[in-house]
Amino acid sequence: MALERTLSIIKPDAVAKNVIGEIYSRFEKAGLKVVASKMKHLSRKEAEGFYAVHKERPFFNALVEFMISGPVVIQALQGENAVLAHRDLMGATNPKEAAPGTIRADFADSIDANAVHGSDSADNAKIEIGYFFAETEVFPR
Ligand code: IDP
Repeated sequence: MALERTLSIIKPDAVAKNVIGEIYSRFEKAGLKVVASKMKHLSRKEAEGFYAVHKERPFFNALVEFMISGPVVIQALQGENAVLAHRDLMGATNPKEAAPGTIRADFADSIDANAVHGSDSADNAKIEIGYFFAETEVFPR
């Protein structure tokens, strides 16, 4: 078991559905601690930079438009195997394939508007946390 951090984003659709607290509660019940948190309306440049790895994909423009369609809530989560633990809570990228009881099964409408983002590896988590948070904004405990 490794103590890890992961970067999590509650996307505009889930913020609009007023389920921020419900999602935070799932993190806490799973043993993940919120060690950094902010609400933000991303600029186009920030969203494009964050998803730069997908810039050649056909869904890139739609993804960026969606991510800037409203405010998001961004958090760093810390816990044992946090990357995988958080991805288990999120469920599959396509909510139609997400296991019952996962965040995407419960709150996402489509693969485009799929409620949450989570880092896919500990290395990417470090990069993604650094993208949104200064070291002084992260509070390990
Ligand atoms: P993840 O968010 O489950 O890690 P990724 O493959 O990293 O999934 O894709 C990033 C985001 O891009 C997804 O959460 C989803 O919103 C969007 N996306 C991925 N694949 C598709 C697709 O085939 N069509 C439309 N949007 C997609």
